[in-house]
Amino acid sequence: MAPFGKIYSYPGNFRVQRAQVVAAMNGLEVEVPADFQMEATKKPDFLAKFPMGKIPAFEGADGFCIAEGAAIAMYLAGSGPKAAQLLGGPGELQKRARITEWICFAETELNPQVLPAFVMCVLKYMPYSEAAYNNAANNLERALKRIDQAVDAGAKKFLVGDELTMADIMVAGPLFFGQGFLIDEKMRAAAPGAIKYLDGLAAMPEFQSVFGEIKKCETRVAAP
Ligand SMILES: N[C@@H](CCC(=O)N[C@@H](CS)C(=O)NCC(=O)O)C(=O)O
Repeated sequence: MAPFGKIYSYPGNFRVQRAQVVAAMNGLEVEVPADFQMEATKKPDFLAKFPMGKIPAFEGADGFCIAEGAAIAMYLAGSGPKAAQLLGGPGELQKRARITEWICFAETELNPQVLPAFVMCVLKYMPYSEAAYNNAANNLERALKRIDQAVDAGAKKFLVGDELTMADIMVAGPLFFGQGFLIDEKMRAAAPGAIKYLDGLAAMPEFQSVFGEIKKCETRVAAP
């Protein structure tokens, strides 16, 4: 298989793992260089390709460069034989719109709710704010209930139609990650259908090969 490109990131980044699930489904060889250092994001050669100086950042074997986790995953989704399954076919406007709705939901209703607790209480990069922590946790509970409803309390295996799409892959990333430190037993019990849906995804070979066993915390991470 000829290499399709590289994604620059630190290891274990759920934004990259989502892209790796998509790449594998489309038979694309995408390398994540193990020796990448975050300092590289501030160097002129990186900034020339990725002006925000952030990761994940994709560099194609053909020279095409693109940043933003969602854009990278969607580019990979459109670049192989599973494009219509993952994104909806060209004539399936409503399916495409529904998948886009869930991609936006993942990026705006899930990522920003999962990350504050991690940054403040696990990495301790940012000063702790009880208000910010509680606000994010409450919004995440609300978003989980929305997923619970969308999968008919666990009766449905996928968010859109009867097969795996980008909707599931984008939503699963932050929620697999968040279960390790924020989505605790209490939060899981309030949205059992959403958790059954996520457990079903986690058991699929497409996710297993990239995410492995999903860590689940009993109680959410405490203030530092
Ligand atoms: N909107 C971007 C956010 C990416 C992002 O915040 N990346 C962080 C690491 S998780 C980063 O590169 N931070 C370095 C910096 O802020 O300089 C995406 O979804 O890909």
